[in-house]
Parts: sequence; structure tokens; C-alpha cells
Amino acid sequence: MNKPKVWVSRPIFPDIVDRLRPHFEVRAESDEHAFTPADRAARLADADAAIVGLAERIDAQTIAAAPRLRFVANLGVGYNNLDLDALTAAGIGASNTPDVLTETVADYAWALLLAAARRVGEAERWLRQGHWQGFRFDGWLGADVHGKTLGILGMGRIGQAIARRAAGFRSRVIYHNRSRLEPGLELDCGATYVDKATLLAESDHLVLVLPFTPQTRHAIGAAELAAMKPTATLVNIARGGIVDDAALARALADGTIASAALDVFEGEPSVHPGLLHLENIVLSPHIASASRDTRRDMAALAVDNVLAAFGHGPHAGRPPSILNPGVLADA
Ligand code: 8YV
Repeated sequence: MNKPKVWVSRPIFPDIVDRLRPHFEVRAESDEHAFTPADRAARLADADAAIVGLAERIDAQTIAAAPRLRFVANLGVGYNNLDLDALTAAGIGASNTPDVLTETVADYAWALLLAAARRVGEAERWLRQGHWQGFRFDGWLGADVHGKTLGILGMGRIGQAIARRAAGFRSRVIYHNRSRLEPGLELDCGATYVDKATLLAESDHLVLVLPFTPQTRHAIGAAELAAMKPTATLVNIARGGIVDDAALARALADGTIASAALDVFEGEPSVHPGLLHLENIVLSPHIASASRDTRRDMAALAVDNVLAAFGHGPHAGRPPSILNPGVLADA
């Protein structure tokens, strides 16, 4: 009997991909590149399963051109690249990679916050350019992070992990979310629920950790930036498009807020040109989950989901992080 075919759209880890080989014919890409919709359609034309990243948009049109597709495993917790309704309507299972990246992404949110508030990137560039002539007592003054009010917009697993780290900084943590956390969880995170206006007005530093949806597009635009403190730092580790990057560039240039750090961008890998020349922003190429351990764990979870969807491995029949379990129940 022919083995089902799985397309692995980007180089993950060869030893993890090898776990698919006893059960699947594997087509694994060996280099990282952007697929045109036609390339993608060609690769999916005879695929029974696919492991995809954020750049692979799987929508109704893609699905229509992939008649054998039964399962799509996304390499990320955010899955705005998948049209989940269309996948479900077509009877195709889908999974993401929650939990395994939570702590690593929370670490990185703090890394960006500290780097932006304390001007790490800016000072390093200046030093490398040979400008350092001697110690200056009144130079490179940044904003303190410890003891300040940390605001978190979006309070899922990653938001909670960011909040828990704030105890060591003796910060006050306030958050806004679609729904309020259970009291026990609020206590565990040491976080207080506030409305969005209070969050913007009272945060000394604001971290965005909400999923990208049509409703969260430009959740932070010119009006929200104007409502923040002029000394504030804004950090986006969620998705490009949640921040209006053009409005942010203006706000950083005219001092509406003090600094920012972005790991994600509207239209990435393009970056709004207005951001590129500013000193008071830290820019990184969507690497919040990029630790060696976590990327391996994400790849392994994606592979486990695919194996399980086809009845193999320790979770046979029960993909551990399936987003639309009803699809398998109906099969
Ligand atoms: C991934 C992410 O690196 O998990 C997410 O939602 O944004 C990142 O961890 C990205 O999805 C890669 O495809």
C-alpha cells in the first residue's frame, strides 16, 4: 500500500522529520524560502498532510487545490495563516504548537522590554561606530523597568508567563483581555484586570500578546499611542498588524512615546521604512520562540500531531494540540 504523503514546508530538524518516514512519504524542503501560491499549490496537490509555518497561508483556495489533504500542522501557536473555518468545512484537521513555546516567548518579551527601555541596541550601535570617548554620567539615560507598572494586552498563556516574571522586578502588573482571568489565575500572575483606556494611561511599559484577528488589527494606532505615557515603552511580540506601524513610527519620532521593540511587523519580512531609521526602537526578525530547545519542541509537537492524525505514535487518533477536534470525531 502506498504511504500517505506529507509536505514539510521548511527545514525543521532532520532527526524529527525522520520520525515521519516509517509511515509517510516525506517531501521536506531543505531551505527556507517564500513559496508563491502556485509553488504551494503544486506541493500540496498530492499531499495528505502538511507541516507549515506562518508564511504559508492555507485558505479556501489552497484547500480547493489540495484534494487529498487531511491534516495541517502549523509551526506556531498563532495560526492566523490558517483559515480554520475553511479547513473544518473541508474535513481537514489542523493543529498549532501551544505551551511548548510559552516560557521562551515570555523570556524574549522581557529581553525586548529591557533592551528598549534601557537603550541597549542604540548604545551598542553607537559604541561599535567608535563614538565612545569616555564615561558620561548623564549619558544614555533610559527608563527603569523594575518597580514600574507593566501593562499586558492579551492575557493568554504567554501573557500570564510574562506577568509571572514581573514578581522578580517588583512591578505592578495590569492587564486587559477579552475575558477576565479566574481569580486564582489572577492571583498566580499577580495581575489586576483593567479596561483598555486604563491600561494605556497607566502602563509605564506595555506588552502586546494578543492573537491577530480582524478585531485586533490596529488595536494600537495613533489614538492609543497618544493615550500612553510619553515615557512609555511598547513591545509587540504578538503579530504584525496589531500595531499600526506607520502611526508607531510617527509616535516614536515625535516623542508621543519614548521607545518600542517589535519582533513582528505588518507585511513582514518588509519593515515599515519609517521604523528603520529610528534609534529609539529595537527591531528583531520574528524570533521570540527561537531558542534551540523550543524550536525542537515545536517541530516535535507538529510531527506528533501529524502522526497521531494518521493513527501513529503515542497519541494515535488524538492529535495533542488539534484545533478542530470535531473533524476527527466526524471522520
Ligand atoms: C513562530 C510564532 O516562530 O508561535 C507563533 O505564533 O509566531 C512563532 O513562534 C512562527 O509562527 C513561525 O512559523
